[in-house]
Order: sequence, then structure tokens, then C-alpha cells
Amino acid sequence: MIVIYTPDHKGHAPVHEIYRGERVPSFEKPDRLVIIYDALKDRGHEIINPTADSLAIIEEVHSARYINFLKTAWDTWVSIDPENEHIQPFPSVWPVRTLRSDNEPLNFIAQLGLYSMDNGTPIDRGTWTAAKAAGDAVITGAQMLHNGVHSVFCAVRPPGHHAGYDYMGGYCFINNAAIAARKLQQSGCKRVCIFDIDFHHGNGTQDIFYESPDVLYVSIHGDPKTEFPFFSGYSDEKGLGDGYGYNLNIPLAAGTTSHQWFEAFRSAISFITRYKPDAVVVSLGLDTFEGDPISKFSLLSEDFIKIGRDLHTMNTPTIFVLEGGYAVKELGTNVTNVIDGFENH
Ligand code: OKP
Ligand code: ZN
Repeated sequence: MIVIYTPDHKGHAPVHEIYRGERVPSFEKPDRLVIIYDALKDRGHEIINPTADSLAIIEEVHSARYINFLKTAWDTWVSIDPENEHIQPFPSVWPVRTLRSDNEPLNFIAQLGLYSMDNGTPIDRGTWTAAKAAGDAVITGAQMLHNGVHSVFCAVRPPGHHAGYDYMGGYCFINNAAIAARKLQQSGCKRVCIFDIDFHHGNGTQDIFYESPDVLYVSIHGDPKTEFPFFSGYSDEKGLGDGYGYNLNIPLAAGTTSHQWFEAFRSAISFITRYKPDAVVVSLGLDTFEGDPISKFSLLSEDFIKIGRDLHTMNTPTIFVLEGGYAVKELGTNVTNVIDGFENH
């Protein structure tokens, strides 16, 4: 399978995230993609650099003020004090419910809160460059699909599916799957499906297309009653207005077995098949793996071959967009298994 990859992701390497109130080493780190890149290369997949510029579509999917903040955030942070170069900023105040989010404060930490859903999405010197490069990769992939390629794999980070129109969160800044879907629409696909099989619900993707019948969002994920992002991902979220019926959430309890997961997966596939999409964007998280350190499903490495095989039965042009997956050692095998299953069905 053609793989789209750029080393620009390495500039996004925040050292810590906050866990139980303490700073712990970041789970979402460059090593994840280094391992995946090596495995893809070993298996002989053709790896190309992005050739497209995603900025115009990023500007359609995300708000102008949020993009402007992201682009300038690190320089602003360091301009406050040169010592900040070595310190990670974290938000500490958020405009929840009745507080005002129309007004952008001048204080940097307050701005960070305005544009964040959590305190778990650290910004680094190279964050904008990495996030933009991931966007370039998926736009390149969407163009290839338009030119008749049946499937591409976008090996990108940081991930995207928690990022909404106006905010970052859950390690995500720019919604890669959403911009892939927009690009596919613009190149003539009337019906696009985003199939999100990351362990976590893609609240950002859901938000962006919640009123759109022309982009079907289907997600299988850990039940938000107990799992991040907690405030989105319930089965009664079905879309709004013309988009009603075009959002399908399948929350599964922590501890769901591989057998139960595949039951949900196959019913999602038949739902998607009835929609008759012109293209499918797979938000591919590998954090459904049993060894994942932050997730609670129990797929085995060989299950990822089955995932690829079953996705291929939809017989629809498919763009894979990497989301989560934090069991770094097994990530290369798990990713290449999905591709092998898809190609060798
Ligand atoms: C991103 B993706 C764990 C804190 C949880 C949020 C998880 C984001 C997952 N220490 N932080 O969907 O894989
Ligand atoms: Zn995830």
C-alpha cells in the first residue's frame, strides 16, 4: 500500500503529560511513528512524502482564531520569558458552560484554556509544523484516491480525532480525518464515511460533521461513562437537523472482549455498506490492542489482520489515517497487519 509520511512529526515531542495530577512521560511520542515507519519500510511498502498544501482546507475545518493561536502559540509562550523554551505550558482555566468563550483573553494560559478541552494536550516548539504536515499528508492521500488509487495509508502524528472546530484535546490539534473527508467531498465524492475504530470516541470529528448528511460518522469506542473523552460518544448522539441519522456511536464497556468488539465492528460495516459511501476514511487507532497502556479493550495482534480483511469487503476507496495506539513495541506489527489484511483479503 502507498504510505504517506514525513519526518516533520518529530518536532512535536512534548516530554510530559499530566496524569493523576502528576507529570508523567508523554504516551503520544515520536517513537510511535518511528516504529511504524520502520515496520512499513521493512515490509516493502512504498513510502512517499506529502506533496499537497492543506492550509486552505484546515481553514475550512477549523476556526480562524484557533488556527492563528496554534500557529503562534510557541513563539508567544517563549516571548513571555526566554526560559519558557524549556517549560511546557498547561492550561489552568476553561470557559465551561455559562462562561464567555467569544472573547479571547490576552493572557496566554487563559488562551490555552479557551482552545483546549483538557490539560492533556501539550504544545511544543514543532507542534504547528507537525500538525500541518499531517494535514498535508492526508490531503495528498485524498488526491491520490481521487486519481484512482484504491487505498492509501497516512502515517501521521499528532492524531486528530479529538480536535474540534475551535479546540484541541486528547493529544490532537488538527482533525486529520475531517480534512481528508472535506478534500474528498471537494474532489467529487457525494457520500463520505469516516469510520473511527480508535479506542476513544472522536468527539472532534463528530462535532465537525454533526449536521452533515453527506459525511457519515461511525465510531466504536470505550463507553464514555468511564472512558475519555467522557462528555461525548453516547449512543443517543445521532446527528442534528439534516445530519440526523448520519452519526452512529457504538460505545462498548471497558473489558469488552475481542469477540464482542468484532460483533460491533461487523454491524458497523453493514450500516456503512447501506449508506453506499463513495470513499471511506478510517480513523485507525491501534489502542484497542490488549497491551495498550491507556485503553481497555483486548484485541490481539492477529485481530488487526481481520480488521483489514473486513474493511476490504466494503469494496470502497479507503484512506487510512493513523490516530492513537500507545503500546509502542507492537505498533509496527499491528499497523502492518491491518494493511496486510486489507491487501490480501
Ligand atoms: C487520544 B487518541 C491518560 C490520560 C488520557 C487522553 C487520551 C487521548 C487519546 N493518562 N488522555 O484517541 O488515542
Ligand atoms: Zn485513542
